[in-house]
Amino acid sequence: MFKSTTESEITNAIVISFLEDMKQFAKTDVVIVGGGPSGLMAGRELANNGIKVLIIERNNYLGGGFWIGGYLMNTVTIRSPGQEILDELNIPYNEFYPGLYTTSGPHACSKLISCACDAGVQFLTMTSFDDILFKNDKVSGVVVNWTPVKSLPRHITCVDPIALESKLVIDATGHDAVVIKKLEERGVIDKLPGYGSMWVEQSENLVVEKTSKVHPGLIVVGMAVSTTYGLPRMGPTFGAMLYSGKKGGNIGLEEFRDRELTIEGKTN
Ligand code: 48F
Repeated sequence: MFKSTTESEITNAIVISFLEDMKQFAKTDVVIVGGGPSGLMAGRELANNGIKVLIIERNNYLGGGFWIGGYLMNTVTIRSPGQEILDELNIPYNEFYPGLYTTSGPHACSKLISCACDAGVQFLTMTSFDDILFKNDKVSGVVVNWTPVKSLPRHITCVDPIALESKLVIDATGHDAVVIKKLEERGVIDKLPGYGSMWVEQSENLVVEKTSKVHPGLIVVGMAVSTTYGLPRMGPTFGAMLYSGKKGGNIGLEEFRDRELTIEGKTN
């Protein structure tokens, strides 16, 4: 028999626990916008090193494009040396051609999400990035709203967003690069070139190479790198997403070391 309870106790458990989490989210070390493969990898890397990380994701589910390999087929491909990260995450795979590996999208994606959770990454789902906090020429957080707010009828107006402060923001929003576009809109950076046509061979190396800090307080990872630097789009292969996320996480860690940023820490 299940323990006896009332409906109100269940409601209290949801509301009070969520609000306690929300209080923690108001000020974090790193906010990552986008819970796809690059964002999850970056978050895992940072959280494994004691950094307080929040991933905001507009969908009700995490994983971005990592569930599907391409064309609605859920076999995912990874090129060498990406299998080393699959080993690290304990994801099984097959070698289809020498150096070209296949894995199950559901298995790979759920394991990556689980590894990010185990590392201590926190999540706000159904939450859409709306704007940046920008102070003293530095990105210092994000402005967010519930995702459904955008779908409200026009006569329901003024559902103001809220702000979440952080020492670093990572744009992991894929091709849309929505965080970096806010800097472009305000003339802080030059017009973004957007991503080029598909060329796997070039794209994977370049995306990892160009994963970087684009402005004080802002790092770009994953396919947002392609949009930011005008790189070829990648096509349905994922090794570079995992490596780019890992590299972005490490650039974040260096920021905490070099600038001696105080780490809020996961338990604050
Ligand atoms: O698109 P996505 O998987 O980006 P990624 O990590 O990986 C790209 C690959 O999936 C694939 C590819 C390479 O093989 O070309 O496309 O670079 O994940 C981006 C996540 O960001 C979320 C979106 O729902 C997805 O889960 N996202 C996008 N815009 C917003 C957002 C927003 N405004 N607010 C919150 N989340």
